[in-house]
Amino acid sequence: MICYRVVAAAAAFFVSGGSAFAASETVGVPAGEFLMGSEHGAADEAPQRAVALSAFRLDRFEVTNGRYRECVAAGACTPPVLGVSRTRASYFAAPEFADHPVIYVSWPQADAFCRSAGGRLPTEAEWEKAARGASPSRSEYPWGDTPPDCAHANLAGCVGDTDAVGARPLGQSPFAALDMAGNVWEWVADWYAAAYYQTAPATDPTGPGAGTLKVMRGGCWESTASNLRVSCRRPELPKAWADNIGFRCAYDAEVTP
Ligand SMILES: [Ca+2]
Repeated sequence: MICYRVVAAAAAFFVSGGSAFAASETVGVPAGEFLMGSEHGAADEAPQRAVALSAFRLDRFEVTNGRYRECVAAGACTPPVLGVSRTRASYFAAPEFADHPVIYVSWPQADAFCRSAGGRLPTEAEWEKAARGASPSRSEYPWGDTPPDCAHANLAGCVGDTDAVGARPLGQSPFAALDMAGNVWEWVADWYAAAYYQTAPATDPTGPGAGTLKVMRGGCWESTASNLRVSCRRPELPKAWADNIGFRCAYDAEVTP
């Protein structure tokens, strides 16, 4: 039995137990409104609307192979479906890629990891607020409206595979989360519904109550710019896995602005 006690403080985040798969670094997102969605994207991103969220913390980085390996070793997680990456015959178990994002994990595997780490997958709204920033930001990308390049994000034409998490500090979000655009797609908690924004609650939305597809966010190392926009939503079967899908975790916490 693995059990963590999460204690939040004004400027720090502590997880007891000392496991490497507990959050090593998180960012705080204070309670308040942000502008979710876009009027300039796909139909499922509209309407753009004000959404109020409770405070939470989020992993600053995508979950790494190193963190996920600790969870497998502890018996709390199952290994990724494959141990390779697009260009690397040995990836998940290779020491040189310990700080790269874990891939080939399904939604249930991501969900299990986050629960074992004392957290949960972020909601779509939490993920987007952490990427875009609080109201009145309408930024297209975590760093602003400048189109992505390899200095800000690992997208198509950069590495051709995953890169170490946090390798592009220029791309950090207003809340200092890294790789919210590119590197790997990130599973979030919500079921997908294309028309959800038209009827979703304006406070702490958690997605439709049921569905067949989960949502991924942020684009990946082989995405073009459009998929890296903070409002872009990509539905996928929860059992899916791929060499460009990973995740990060959120944590209930008090956050002082
Ligand atoms: Ca990412």
